[in-house]
Amino acid sequence: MLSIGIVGLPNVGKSTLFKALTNKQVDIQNYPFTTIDPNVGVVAVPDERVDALSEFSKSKKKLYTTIEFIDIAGLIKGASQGEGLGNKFLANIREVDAIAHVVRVFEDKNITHVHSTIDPVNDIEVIKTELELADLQTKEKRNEKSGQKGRDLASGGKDNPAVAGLPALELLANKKVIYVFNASESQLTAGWQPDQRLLDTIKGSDYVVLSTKLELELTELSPEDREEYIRESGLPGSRSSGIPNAAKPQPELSLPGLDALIKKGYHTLGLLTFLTTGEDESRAWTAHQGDLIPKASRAIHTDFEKLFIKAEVINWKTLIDAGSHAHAREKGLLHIVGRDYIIQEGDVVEIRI
Ligand SMILES: Nc1nc2c(ncn2[C@@H]2O[C@H](COP(=O)(O)OP(=O)(O)OP(=O)(O)O)[C@@H](O)[C@H]2O)c(=O)[nH]1
Ligand SMILES: [Mg+2]
Repeated sequence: MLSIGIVGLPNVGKSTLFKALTNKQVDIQNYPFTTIDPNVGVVAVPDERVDALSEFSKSKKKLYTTIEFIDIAGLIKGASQGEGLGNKFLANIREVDAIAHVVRVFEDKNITHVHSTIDPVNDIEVIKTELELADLQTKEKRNEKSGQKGRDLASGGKDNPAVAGLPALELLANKKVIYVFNASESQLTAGWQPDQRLLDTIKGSDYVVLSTKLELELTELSPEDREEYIRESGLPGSRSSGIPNAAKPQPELSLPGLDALIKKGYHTLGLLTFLTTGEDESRAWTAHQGDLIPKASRAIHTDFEKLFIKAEVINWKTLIDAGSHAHAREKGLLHIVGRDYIIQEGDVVEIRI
Protein backbone atom coordinates (compact mmCIF):
# COMPACT_ATOMS: atom_id res chain seq x y z
CA MET A 1 0.00 0.00 0.00
CA LEU A 2 1.07 3.54 -0.73
CA SER A 3 2.09 5.39 2.44
CA ILE A 4 2.58 9.07 3.20
CA GLY A 5 4.16 10.49 6.38
CA ILE A 6 3.06 13.92 7.62
CA VAL A 7 5.79 16.21 8.98
CA GLY A 8 6.06 19.86 10.00
CA LEU A 9 6.53 22.23 12.90
CA PRO A 10 4.30 21.73 15.95
CA ASN A 11 0.82 23.27 15.87
CA VAL A 12 0.64 23.86 12.13
CA GLY A 13 -2.36 21.61 11.40
CA LYS A 14 -0.86 18.16 10.79
CA SER A 15 -3.40 16.31 12.89
CA THR A 16 -6.22 18.45 11.50
CA LEU A 17 -5.17 17.29 8.03
CA PHE A 18 -4.89 13.69 9.22
CA LYS A 19 -8.34 13.77 10.77
CA ALA A 20 -9.92 15.30 7.67
CA LEU A 21 -8.29 12.59 5.55
CA THR A 22 -8.95 9.57 7.69
CA ASN A 23 -12.02 10.50 9.72
CA LYS A 24 -10.23 9.17 12.79
CA GLN A 25 -10.64 10.73 16.19
CA VAL A 26 -7.32 12.35 17.03
CA ASP A 27 -6.19 15.02 19.42
CA ILE A 28 -6.15 18.52 17.92
CA GLN A 29 -5.24 21.29 20.34
CA ASN A 30 -3.93 24.81 20.18
CA TYR A 31 -0.56 24.05 21.70
CA PRO A 32 2.66 22.59 20.35
CA PHE A 33 3.33 18.85 20.77
CA THR A 34 -0.29 17.78 21.04
CA THR A 35 0.57 14.66 19.08
CA ILE A 36 3.03 12.40 20.83
CA ASP A 37 2.36 8.85 19.66
CA PRO A 38 1.94 8.59 15.89
CA ASN A 39 -1.55 8.35 14.36
CA VAL A 40 -1.90 5.86 11.54
CA GLY A 41 -4.91 5.65 9.22
CA VAL A 42 -5.88 4.24 5.85
CA VAL A 43 -7.85 6.25 3.30
CA ALA A 44 -9.77 4.87 0.34
CA VAL A 45 -9.06 7.03 -2.69
CA PRO A 46 -12.48 8.11 -3.98
CA ASP A 47 -12.68 7.52 -7.71
CA GLU A 48 -15.70 8.29 -9.88
CA ARG A 49 -14.45 5.80 -12.47
CA VAL A 50 -14.92 2.93 -10.01
CA ASP A 51 -18.41 4.23 -9.20
CA ALA A 52 -19.35 4.53 -12.87
CA LEU A 53 -17.92 1.12 -13.81
CA SER A 54 -19.59 -0.52 -10.87
CA GLU A 55 -22.95 0.79 -12.07
CA PHE A 56 -22.10 -0.18 -15.66
CA SER A 57 -21.28 -3.79 -14.73
CA LYS A 58 -23.80 -4.06 -11.87
CA SER A 59 -20.87 -5.15 -9.71
CA LYS A 60 -21.49 -6.68 -6.30
CA LYS A 61 -18.50 -4.85 -4.85
CA LYS A 62 -16.48 -1.76 -5.61
CA LEU A 63 -12.95 -1.34 -4.37
CA TYR A 64 -10.83 1.79 -4.40
CA THR A 65 -7.09 2.05 -4.03
CA THR A 66 -5.87 2.99 -0.57
CA ILE A 67 -3.22 5.22 0.96
CA GLU A 68 -1.86 5.01 4.47
CA PHE A 69 -1.18 8.29 6.30
CA ILE A 70 1.04 8.59 9.36
CA ASP A 71 0.77 11.71 11.53
CA ILE A 72 3.73 12.22 13.86
CA ALA A 73 4.87 14.69 16.51
CA GLY A 74 6.00 18.13 15.37
CA LEU A 75 9.69 18.83 14.86
CA ILE A 76 11.50 21.97 16.01
CA LYS A 77 14.96 23.36 15.55
CA GLY A 78 17.35 21.16 17.52
CA ALA A 79 15.02 18.13 17.43
CA SER A 80 18.02 16.00 16.45
CA GLN A 81 19.65 17.13 19.72
CA GLY A 82 16.54 16.24 21.69
CA GLU A 83 14.73 19.61 21.63
CA GLY A 84 10.94 19.37 21.94
CA LEU A 85 9.99 15.73 21.62
CA GLY A 86 13.22 15.02 19.77
CA ASN A 87 13.21 13.29 16.40
CA LYS A 88 12.68 9.70 17.47
CA PHE A 89 9.20 9.65 15.91
CA LEU A 90 10.78 10.06 12.49
CA ALA A 91 11.56 6.34 12.77
CA ASN A 92 7.84 5.84 12.14
CA ILE A 93 8.07 7.38 8.70
CA ARG A 94 11.39 5.93 7.52
CA GLU A 95 9.58 3.51 5.25
CA VAL A 96 6.91 5.75 3.73
CA ASP A 97 6.76 6.34 -0.03
CA ALA A 98 6.43 10.11 0.31
CA ILE A 99 6.41 12.91 2.85
CA ALA A 100 3.65 15.50 3.16
CA HIS A 101 5.27 18.58 4.70
CA VAL A 102 2.64 20.82 6.28
CA VAL A 103 3.60 24.50 6.29
CA ARG A 104 1.55 27.16 8.04
CA VAL A 105 0.68 30.19 5.96
CA PHE A 106 -2.58 31.14 7.69
CA GLU A 107 -2.56 34.15 10.00
CA ASP A 108 -4.38 33.67 13.30
CA LYS A 109 -3.22 35.43 16.44
CA ASN A 110 -5.07 32.90 18.56
CA ILE A 111 -3.11 29.94 17.23
CA THR A 112 0.38 29.62 18.67
CA HIS A 113 3.26 29.55 16.20
CA VAL A 114 6.47 28.15 17.69
CA HIS A 115 8.49 30.89 15.95
CA SER A 116 5.90 33.58 16.78
CA THR A 117 5.89 34.82 13.17
CA ILE A 118 4.50 33.33 9.98
CA ASP A 119 7.57 32.71 7.85
CA PRO A 120 7.06 29.65 5.62
CA VAL A 121 10.54 29.87 4.05
CA ASN A 122 12.26 29.78 7.42
CA ASP A 123 9.91 27.08 8.74
CA ILE A 124 10.65 24.83 5.75
CA GLU A 125 14.41 25.29 6.20
CA VAL A 126 14.15 24.32 9.88
CA ILE A 127 12.31 21.10 9.10
CA LYS A 128 14.57 20.22 6.16
CA THR A 129 17.65 20.68 8.36
CA GLU A 130 16.20 18.41 11.04
CA LEU A 131 15.39 15.74 8.45
CA GLU A 132 18.96 15.95 7.15
CA LEU A 133 20.40 15.71 10.67
CA ALA A 134 18.21 12.66 11.32
CA ASP A 135 19.68 11.08 8.18
CA LEU A 136 23.18 11.80 9.43
CA GLN A 137 22.35 10.00 12.66
CA THR A 138 20.99 7.05 10.67
CA LYS A 139 24.24 6.90 8.71
CA GLU A 140 26.35 7.18 11.86
CA LYS A 141 24.43 4.34 13.48
CA ARG A 142 24.96 2.27 10.38
CA ASN A 143 28.66 3.00 10.43
CA GLU A 144 28.88 1.99 14.06
CA LYS A 145 27.11 -1.25 13.25
CA SER A 146 29.29 -2.04 10.25
CA GLY A 147 32.36 -1.13 12.29
CA GLN A 148 31.09 -3.60 14.82
CA LYS A 149 30.46 -6.10 12.05
CA GLY A 150 33.99 -5.62 10.75
CA ARG A 151 35.31 -6.43 14.20
CA ASP A 152 33.00 -9.43 14.50
CA LEU A 153 34.20 -10.78 11.18
CA ALA A 154 37.79 -10.27 12.25
CA SER A 155 37.03 -12.32 15.35
CA GLY A 156 35.36 -15.07 13.36
CA GLY A 157 31.97 -13.40 12.75
CA LYS A 158 30.01 -15.54 15.16
CA ASP A 159 29.48 -13.02 17.97
CA ASN A 160 26.88 -10.79 16.35
CA PRO A 161 24.82 -12.47 13.64
CA ALA A 162 22.10 -9.82 13.98
CA VAL A 163 23.97 -7.22 11.94
CA ALA A 164 24.95 -9.61 9.14
CA GLY A 165 22.16 -8.71 6.71
CA LEU A 166 21.76 -4.96 7.10
CA PRO A 167 18.87 -3.63 4.99
CA ALA A 168 19.38 -0.71 2.62
CA LEU A 169 19.38 2.66 4.39
CA GLU A 170 16.03 4.45 4.29
CA LEU A 171 17.02 8.10 4.11
CA LEU A 172 14.39 10.81 4.52
CA ALA A 173 16.28 13.06 2.12
CA ASN A 174 15.69 10.55 -0.68
CA LYS A 175 11.93 10.69 -0.32
CA LYS A 176 9.60 12.68 -2.52
CA VAL A 177 8.02 15.62 -0.70
CA ILE A 178 4.62 17.22 -1.28
CA TYR A 179 4.30 20.58 0.41
CA VAL A 180 0.93 21.31 1.98
CA PHE A 181 0.52 25.06 2.38
CA ASN A 182 -2.05 25.45 5.12
CA ALA A 183 -3.86 28.67 4.29
CA SER A 184 -6.88 30.39 5.78
CA GLU A 185 -10.19 30.33 3.99
CA SER A 186 -9.87 34.01 3.11
CA GLN A 187 -6.40 33.42 1.66
CA LEU A 188 -7.88 30.60 -0.43
CA THR A 189 -10.71 32.72 -1.79
CA ALA A 190 -8.18 35.47 -2.54
CA GLY A 191 -6.24 32.90 -4.61
CA TRP A 192 -3.15 32.62 -2.39
CA GLN A 193 -0.21 31.01 -4.16
CA PRO A 194 3.42 30.57 -3.04
CA ASP A 195 5.62 33.52 -4.07
CA GLN A 196 8.88 33.09 -5.97
CA ARG A 197 11.00 32.91 -2.83
CA LEU A 198 8.86 30.10 -1.48
CA LEU A 199 8.90 28.31 -4.84
CA ASP A 200 12.70 28.56 -4.85
CA THR A 201 12.76 27.03 -1.37
CA ILE A 202 10.74 23.96 -2.38
CA LYS A 203 12.85 23.51 -5.54
CA GLY A 204 10.24 22.17 -7.94
CA SER A 205 8.54 19.82 -5.48
CA ASP A 206 4.81 19.31 -5.86
CA TYR A 207 2.58 21.33 -3.58
CA VAL A 208 -1.05 21.92 -2.68
CA VAL A 209 -2.69 24.94 -1.11
CA LEU A 210 -5.57 24.11 1.22
CA SER A 211 -7.05 24.92 4.59
CA THR A 212 -6.85 21.93 6.91
CA LYS A 213 -9.42 23.55 9.19
CA LEU A 214 -11.89 24.09 6.34
CA GLU A 215 -11.33 20.57 4.95
CA LEU A 216 -12.08 19.13 8.37
CA GLU A 217 -15.21 21.25 8.73
CA LEU A 218 -16.34 20.15 5.26
CA THR A 219 -16.03 16.47 6.23
CA GLU A 220 -18.56 17.18 8.95
CA LEU A 221 -21.21 18.46 6.48
CA SER A 222 -23.57 16.35 4.39
CA PRO A 223 -22.49 16.01 0.75
CA GLU A 224 -25.24 18.43 -0.36
CA ASP A 225 -24.33 21.08 2.21
CA ARG A 226 -20.70 20.67 1.32
CA GLU A 227 -21.29 21.21 -2.36
CA GLU A 228 -23.42 24.25 -1.65
CA TYR A 229 -20.80 25.66 0.69
CA ILE A 230 -18.01 25.24 -1.84
CA ARG A 231 -20.15 26.82 -4.58
CA GLU A 232 -21.26 29.80 -2.51
CA SER A 233 -17.98 30.57 -0.79
CA GLY A 234 -16.30 31.03 -4.17
CA LEU A 235 -13.54 28.59 -3.22
CA PRO A 236 -11.31 27.81 -6.14
CA GLY A 237 -11.63 24.01 -5.76
CA SER A 238 -8.49 21.98 -6.26
CA ARG A 239 -5.74 24.53 -6.33
CA SER A 240 -2.37 22.96 -6.95
CA SER A 241 0.55 22.68 -9.28
CA GLY A 242 0.17 20.75 -12.57
CA ILE A 243 -2.12 17.81 -11.95
CA PRO A 244 -2.14 15.48 -14.93
CA ASN A 245 -5.55 16.02 -16.48
CA ALA A 246 -5.84 12.43 -17.62
CA ALA A 247 -7.07 11.53 -14.15
CA LYS A 248 -10.02 13.59 -13.14
CA PRO A 249 -11.68 11.69 -10.37
CA GLN A 250 -14.64 13.76 -9.16
CA PRO A 251 -15.84 11.65 -6.26
CA GLU A 252 -19.30 12.17 -4.80
CA LEU A 253 -17.87 13.45 -1.53
CA SER A 254 -15.58 16.05 -2.96
CA LEU A 255 -13.13 17.73 -0.63
CA PRO A 256 -11.21 20.12 -2.84
CA GLY A 257 -7.95 20.22 -0.90
CA LEU A 258 -7.75 16.57 0.08
CA ASP A 259 -8.58 15.39 -3.45
CA ALA A 260 -5.80 17.59 -4.76
CA LEU A 261 -3.38 16.21 -2.16
CA ILE A 262 -4.15 12.60 -3.04
CA LYS A 263 -3.90 13.26 -6.77
CA LYS A 264 -0.67 15.09 -6.13
CA GLY A 265 0.62 12.09 -4.18
CA TYR A 266 0.06 9.91 -7.26
CA HIS A 267 1.72 12.50 -9.47
CA THR A 268 4.70 12.98 -7.16
CA LEU A 269 5.31 9.25 -7.04
CA GLY A 270 4.79 8.76 -10.77
CA LEU A 271 1.80 6.49 -10.28
CA LEU A 272 -1.35 5.93 -12.27
CA THR A 273 -4.62 4.11 -11.79
CA PHE A 274 -6.02 1.38 -14.01
CA LEU A 275 -9.23 -0.54 -13.52
CA THR A 276 -10.96 -3.88 -13.76
CA THR A 277 -14.70 -4.38 -13.92
CA GLY A 278 -17.14 -7.26 -13.87
CA GLU A 279 -20.17 -8.61 -12.03
CA ASP A 280 -18.10 -9.54 -9.00
CA GLU A 281 -16.34 -6.25 -8.55
CA SER A 282 -15.18 -3.00 -10.08
CA ARG A 283 -11.81 -2.04 -8.79
CA ALA A 284 -9.02 0.50 -9.07
CA TRP A 285 -5.36 -0.59 -9.10
CA THR A 286 -2.11 1.30 -8.88
CA ALA A 287 0.81 1.03 -11.32
CA HIS A 288 3.86 3.12 -12.18
CA GLN A 289 3.75 5.41 -15.20
CA GLY A 290 5.60 3.64 -18.00
CA ASP A 291 4.95 0.11 -16.68
CA LEU A 292 4.43 -2.57 -19.30
CA ILE A 293 1.09 -4.29 -18.83
CA PRO A 294 2.50 -7.60 -17.49
CA LYS A 295 4.29 -5.69 -14.72
CA ALA A 296 1.21 -3.56 -13.93
CA SER A 297 -0.90 -6.72 -13.69
CA ARG A 298 1.21 -7.86 -10.74
CA ALA A 299 -1.02 -5.58 -8.66
CA ILE A 300 -3.90 -7.94 -9.42
CA HIS A 301 -1.91 -11.12 -8.87
CA THR A 302 1.85 -11.53 -8.52
CA ASP A 303 1.80 -14.51 -10.92
CA PHE A 304 0.21 -12.46 -13.71
CA GLU A 305 3.49 -10.91 -14.76
CA LYS A 306 4.89 -14.32 -15.71
CA LEU A 307 1.67 -15.89 -16.95
CA PHE A 308 0.47 -12.91 -18.99
CA ILE A 309 -0.49 -13.82 -22.59
CA LYS A 310 -2.55 -10.88 -23.79
CA ALA A 311 -5.11 -8.38 -22.53
CA GLU A 312 -8.20 -6.54 -23.69
CA VAL A 313 -7.85 -2.85 -22.99
CA ILE A 314 -10.25 0.07 -23.28
CA ASN A 315 -10.40 3.51 -21.69
CA TRP A 316 -13.03 3.55 -18.93
CA LYS A 317 -15.02 6.41 -20.48
CA THR A 318 -14.95 4.89 -23.96
CA LEU A 319 -16.32 1.67 -22.48
CA ILE A 320 -19.15 3.40 -20.66
CA ASP A 321 -20.03 5.53 -23.68
CA ALA A 322 -20.17 2.38 -25.83
CA GLY A 323 -22.97 1.11 -23.59
CA SER A 324 -21.74 -2.48 -23.27
CA HIS A 325 -18.69 -4.66 -23.76
CA ALA A 326 -20.35 -6.23 -26.81
CA HIS A 327 -20.92 -2.84 -28.42
CA ALA A 328 -17.38 -1.74 -27.67
CA ARG A 329 -16.07 -4.93 -29.28
CA GLU A 330 -18.28 -4.54 -32.38
CA LYS A 331 -17.08 -1.00 -32.88
CA GLY A 332 -13.47 -2.10 -32.55
CA LEU A 333 -12.92 -0.04 -29.41
CA LEU A 334 -11.57 -2.90 -27.35
CA HIS A 335 -7.90 -3.41 -28.12
CA ILE A 336 -6.06 -6.68 -27.81
CA VAL A 337 -2.58 -5.90 -26.55
CA GLY A 338 0.53 -7.94 -25.91
CA ARG A 339 3.37 -7.86 -23.40
CA ASP A 340 4.82 -4.69 -24.94
CA TYR A 341 1.80 -2.49 -24.15
CA ILE A 342 2.41 0.39 -21.72
CA ILE A 343 -0.42 0.75 -19.23
CA GLN A 344 -2.29 4.07 -19.38
CA GLU A 345 -4.20 6.11 -16.81
CA GLY A 346 -7.86 5.06 -16.81
CA ASP A 347 -7.41 1.81 -18.78
CA VAL A 348 -9.93 -0.92 -18.07
CA VAL A 349 -8.11 -4.21 -18.55
CA GLU A 350 -8.98 -7.86 -18.81
CA ILE A 351 -5.86 -9.97 -18.52
CA ARG A 352 -5.62 -13.37 -20.20
CA ILE A 353 -3.17 -15.77 -18.62
N1 LIG B 1 -7.06 29.32 11.98
C1 LIG B 1 -6.66 28.10 11.66
N2 LIG B 1 -6.34 27.25 12.63
C2 LIG B 1 -5.93 26.01 12.31
C3 LIG B 1 -5.83 25.57 10.96
N3 LIG B 1 -5.38 24.31 10.96
C4 LIG B 1 -5.22 23.97 12.24
N4 LIG B 1 -5.55 24.98 13.06
C5 LIG B 1 -5.51 25.00 14.53
O1 LIG B 1 -4.17 24.87 14.93
C6 LIG B 1 -4.09 24.11 16.16
C7 LIG B 1 -3.12 22.96 15.96
O2 LIG B 1 -3.68 22.02 15.07
P1 LIG B 1 -3.17 20.49 15.04
O3 LIG B 1 -3.82 19.84 13.87
O4 LIG B 1 -3.32 19.87 16.38
O5 LIG B 1 -1.62 20.76 14.73
P2 LIG B 1 -0.41 19.72 14.71
O6 LIG B 1 0.50 20.18 13.63
O7 LIG B 1 -0.90 18.33 14.64
O8 LIG B 1 0.25 20.02 16.12
P3 LIG B 1 1.22 19.07 17.03
O9 LIG B 1 0.60 17.72 17.12
O10 LIG B 1 1.24 19.79 18.32
O11 LIG B 1 2.53 19.08 16.34
C8 LIG B 1 -5.51 23.68 16.46
O12 LIG B 1 -6.05 24.60 17.40
C9 LIG B 1 -6.21 23.80 15.13
O13 LIG B 1 -7.60 24.02 15.28
C10 LIG B 1 -6.20 26.49 9.94
O14 LIG B 1 -6.15 26.18 8.73
N5 LIG B 1 -6.59 27.74 10.34
MG1 LIG C 1 -0.69 16.76 15.94
